[in-house]
Amino acid sequence: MVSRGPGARLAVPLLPLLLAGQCAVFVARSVDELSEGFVREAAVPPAGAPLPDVPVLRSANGLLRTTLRVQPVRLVGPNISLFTRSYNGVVPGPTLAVLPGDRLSVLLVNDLEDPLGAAALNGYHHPNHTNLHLHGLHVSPLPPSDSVLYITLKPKAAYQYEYLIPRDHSPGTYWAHPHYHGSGVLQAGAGAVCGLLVLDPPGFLSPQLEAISDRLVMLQNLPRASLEKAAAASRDGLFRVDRWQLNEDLWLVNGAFQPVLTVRPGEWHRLRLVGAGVATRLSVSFGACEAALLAKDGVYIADFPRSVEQVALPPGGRADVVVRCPVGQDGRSSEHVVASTPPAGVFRVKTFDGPLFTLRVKGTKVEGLASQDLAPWAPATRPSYLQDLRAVGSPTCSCATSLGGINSKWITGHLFEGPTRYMHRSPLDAVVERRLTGLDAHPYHQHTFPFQLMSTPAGNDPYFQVGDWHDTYLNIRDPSATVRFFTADFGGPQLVHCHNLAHSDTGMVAVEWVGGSGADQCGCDLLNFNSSIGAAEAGPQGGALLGASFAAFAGMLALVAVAAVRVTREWHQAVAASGYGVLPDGPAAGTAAGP
Ligand SMILES: *[C@@H]1O[C@H](CO)[C@@H](O)[C@H](O)[C@H]1NC(C)=O
Ligand SMILES: [Cu+2]
Repeated sequence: MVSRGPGARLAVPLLPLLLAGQCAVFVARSVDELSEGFVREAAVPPAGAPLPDVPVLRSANGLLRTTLRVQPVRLVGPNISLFTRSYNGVVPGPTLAVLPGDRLSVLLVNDLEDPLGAAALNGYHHPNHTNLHLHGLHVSPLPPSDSVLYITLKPKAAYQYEYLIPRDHSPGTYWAHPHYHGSGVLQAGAGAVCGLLVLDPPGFLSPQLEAISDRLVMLQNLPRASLEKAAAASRDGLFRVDRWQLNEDLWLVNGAFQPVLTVRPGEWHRLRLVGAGVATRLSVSFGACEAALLAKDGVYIADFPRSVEQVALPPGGRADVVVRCPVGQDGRSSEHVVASTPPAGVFRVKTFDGPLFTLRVKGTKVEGLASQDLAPWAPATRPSYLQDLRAVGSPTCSCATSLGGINSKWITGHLFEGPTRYMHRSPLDAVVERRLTGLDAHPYHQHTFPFQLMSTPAGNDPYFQVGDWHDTYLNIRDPSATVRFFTADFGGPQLVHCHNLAHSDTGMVAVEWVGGSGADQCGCDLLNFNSSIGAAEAGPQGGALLGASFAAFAGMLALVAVAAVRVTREWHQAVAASGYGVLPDGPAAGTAAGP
């Protein structure tokens, strides 16, 4: 280090020498920046700073092509300093925005390094393995799309993801995050997330909703103790807290600590809330502001504007809320704290207690549609995967799925047993029912297909109504729910899991199979037929199920192989073009079966 003290006493003739010395220091540092160990720094704005606008990458002419790099970052704020994982060195990562019918092309690059850390099936492990999940999107679960079971990027690997967003996809608020089984807490739970919007096509919303401006609000929770526990268990060499002058419950809002969103008097504002936490839920209230629910988990509700006092946001869940705040006594500015408040009573899941951000009302009054009382609106049509299933007399398949039990991380009595061990199976284009229990303790998340509530849950919370759709569901006041979904468009393995990332990393994951047609493709609790797999004595029902499952699975593996070969070639080109030199081991660059 060049010290300032002696430099100040140097005589003028020596100045050039000193400057040369400083130049040498800068050169050395910039070489260091290019080397492997360099970690970008991202500033966490202090309390009271404006709510950051997360940069948006928007599709053009039907295509969004972009790169996400899983990178170390050093988060530095007035009261914290820590090393963690991110997308592109920023927390949260850039927002991806597409329209229904678009193609989304994401080159995912894993910039993390060896060593691999601990190995385990249902413990924290491989903190530098990664992949990508588009949370809530109805897209193919097969490579090169939303396959979290068959795409794994080791350190220095890259993978070209291709997603075709269905033309009738529900516009709404989604998000994307890594989904490698075992590194969820240290990646998605510690910074590496990004917003994902399916934008409303022109003319889709009512003129009033079109006139209302909207903001993405990413609510990220970095629970220090859980992160340090996951880091120790996986022998992680990256996550490290240098300074932590806060309680355990750090919540970042678009990467800032208790920021301020300024709105104008009289104006309605659409907040797209994303619960990107690890395990803690939120009961979000909006002070003296009026709040109307518009959508949950990327699906517009049928009875907008539904007045809600609190938004029950589980980790993984989203809520689009339209708010209007009163002006102050002086007729001008006022402030309203958006906070999470635990409800009175004893519940099985922790709810954050504290402020999240502030709505500041300031400026000139807004007139016109964006300030008038809200007019009811619902989408004119719904896609096939979101047709109302309440009137269907009896579903094609119905299975019970329990969350928890003697082992609190069981799903129907099992921990995750690997990608080819199926819990239930169902045919394509069928109405499938699940009788869920344990929902007061575990946020239940389904990939590929959102599900519909068949009755209004106990607890009188207007946030939950019969007919509502969710992809992540937690209700502290009612442990059970009967839900239905329609297996439209996409067969293959379907993941269901607890979205408490600490639970899913340690085994609370199950795979279902969707394929074939007709009621004889239904099957429940297949994990209990362990001993009969492939055995001749398997009962006619079990044998047929498993035979069909293996046939379909072989078909899918062929697809995987084709995708891997094709992607490998593209990958080599992309990597060569980016000057990226280190090849991952194994022939299927970026792909590897299983966790
Ligand atoms: C993961 O990558 C980071 C740097 O990117 C490195 O510091 C760490 O040692 C690697 N391995 C583990 C197990 O954390
Ligand atoms: Cu759980």
